[in-house]
Amino acid sequence: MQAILIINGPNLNMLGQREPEIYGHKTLADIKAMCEQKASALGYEIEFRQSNHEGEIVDWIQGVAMNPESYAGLIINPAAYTHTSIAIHDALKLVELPIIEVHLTDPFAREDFRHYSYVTPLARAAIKGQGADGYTQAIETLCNLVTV
Ligand code: CA2
Repeated sequence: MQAILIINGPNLNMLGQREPEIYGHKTLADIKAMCEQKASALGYEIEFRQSNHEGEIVDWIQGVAMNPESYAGLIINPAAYTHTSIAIHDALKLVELPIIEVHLTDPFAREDFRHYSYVTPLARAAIKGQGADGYTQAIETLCNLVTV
């Protein structure tokens, strides 16, 4: 069975514990459980990861790039690195599988410094502002892309 790698960037480990008015009440463990249920219904496994470290995220992305036979694709919420990381952009360029970008909030509706994404040019779709449901929508979007 192929896997979908879901990568979460810095501070997302704090979900449900701080700023629920912005990011909602669900924890990252709740979102992982939602993703496992959705992926399993569609016939995929998930690997669900979070890191506060840019280089670790780059290593994980390279792992997908180097083992494309093991993965259906990559879903990423790079959090603040969305708006800053050329290293993550360059790593994503190595991935030949579909990439879906997901954000809990809509960065375009927030501060100016969140308006540019280094990931969007490399993503087949970007799902924003749907809260935790955006992750399950990202899995559906990815599965639709790989089964057409
Ligand atoms: O809306 C999103 O998913 C973001 O990727 C979240 C990032 C933000 O920098 C992006 O602009 C949009 C921030 C994640 C911080 O997560 C927290 C969770 C709970 C409490 C505090 C921060």
